[in-house]
Amino acid sequence: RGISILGVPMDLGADRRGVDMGPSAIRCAGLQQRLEELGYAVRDDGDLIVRRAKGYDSVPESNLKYLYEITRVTGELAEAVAEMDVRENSPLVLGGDHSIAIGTVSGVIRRRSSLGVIWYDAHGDVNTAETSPSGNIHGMALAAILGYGHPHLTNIGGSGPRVRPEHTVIVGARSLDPGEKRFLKEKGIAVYTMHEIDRLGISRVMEQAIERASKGTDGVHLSFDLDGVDPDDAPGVGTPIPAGISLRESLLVAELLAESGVVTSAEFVEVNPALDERNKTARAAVELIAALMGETIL
Ligand code: DIR
Ligand code: MN
Ligand code: MN
Ligand code: MN
Repeated sequence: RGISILGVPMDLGADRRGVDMGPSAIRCAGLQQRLEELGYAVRDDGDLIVRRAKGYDSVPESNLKYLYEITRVTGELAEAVAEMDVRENSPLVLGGDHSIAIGTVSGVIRRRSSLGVIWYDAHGDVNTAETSPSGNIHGMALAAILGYGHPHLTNIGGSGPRVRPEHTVIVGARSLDPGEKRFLKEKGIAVYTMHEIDRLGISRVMEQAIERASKGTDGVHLSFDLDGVDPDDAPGVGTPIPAGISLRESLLVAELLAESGVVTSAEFVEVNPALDERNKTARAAVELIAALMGETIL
């Protein structure tokens, strides 16, 4: 099976400049060559076009910043990802801010009856316009995938929830807004916060996460927010939260996922080169992607 890479230089969902350069930074860190060395046929489809004209479609009273352009781009992304599936290529999407996950997942579910999602993130991304403290749509992406939020976002490329709560797992959470805590408890979503990771160890956490996301589904999507990694190892992100998962543990996450063979699509988001140190975060992303695709040390 081949890999199709698609970049989405989106920064509107985070309302902060620089994360639009993420796809370029990850390519710069040598992604394609690394995957080819693993024996994959890699096809780089380039980047989608994002009109990053700040303010032109903001509806101030809605608490949904840049709703219309984000809706348009995620819709296009869903089509592109669905097309990769037809070509039998595993989709690998490079962000951009995390709002793009709505498009990736909506494309991936097109040809599946049921999808599990592993959401690796310091945040929950389960706000809606009603609960969001920022109005930033990247903090609402997982809610939209689960079917909650503005109809523009919940109906990208189809209608209805994309993923069921019992097939959704969050790993690495350490910054949840009050409304998100309520939502996660109410829906019964498995959340492995830093507390569980420290108590159980990342290896047992991933065993349970993989079990939950893959049982009764015909594929698992990995949505990897680089801010889930500790800021010491991944400083180039818009909202760094201390005391996170080390790069070393994160590589084990990727390796355990590779071993399990359940992952059918992935995205790596929120790399912001303007805030980074010599492309360290993009280089971490490439290490993680290589491990996810089966690279081993020996
Ligand atoms: C916060 C931050 N929960 C919000 N979210 C971030 O704006 O909804 N997600 N940074 O990655
Ligand atoms: Mn996120
Ligand atoms: Mn995050
Ligand atoms: Mn490695």
